[in-house]
Amino acid sequence: MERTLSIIKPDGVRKNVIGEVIKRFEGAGIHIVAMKMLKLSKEDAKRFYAVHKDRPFYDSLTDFMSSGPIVVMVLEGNDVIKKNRELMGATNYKEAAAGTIRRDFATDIEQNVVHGSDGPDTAVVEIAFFFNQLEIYS
Ligand code: IDP
Repeated sequence: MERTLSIIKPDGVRKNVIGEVIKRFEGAGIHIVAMKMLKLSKEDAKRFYAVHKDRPFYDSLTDFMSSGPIVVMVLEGNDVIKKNRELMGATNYKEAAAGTIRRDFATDIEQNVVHGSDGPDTAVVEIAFFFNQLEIYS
């Protein structure tokens, strides 16, 4: 059993597709074991995306991620890190496979609806960024 962090980004909340995204997770046999809605400050967003601090889009990305409420979730299931990445689709929605969340709902390479941890070590760090042990219901 594996866990990963999923975020419905501010554009996903604005596009009113929270339920649609969750439906895809549940339809794939993934369990949501923690969930909340919150708004990141610019500083929070910069800490969360610190790995991208030298990329040209860092300032714009952290402005976007702090521009409105997000929904953060811990997903649990077999091979859930990879499964979630498959459901999300490629970073650039134009390259994302048909039927993926980004292909269906993203309109921009930056405003691409969802975030998902990219590996087991990242998942541990990202889950701890948002949730404590008492907030996760396995
Ligand atoms: P991922 O979200 O598919 O794992 P990453 O390369 O980790 O992709 O990038 C993190 C986020 O930064 C992306 O989801 C997207 O919002 C944004 N991003 C990535 N590449 C670009 C770019 O070239 N221009 C603008 N934003 C980008």
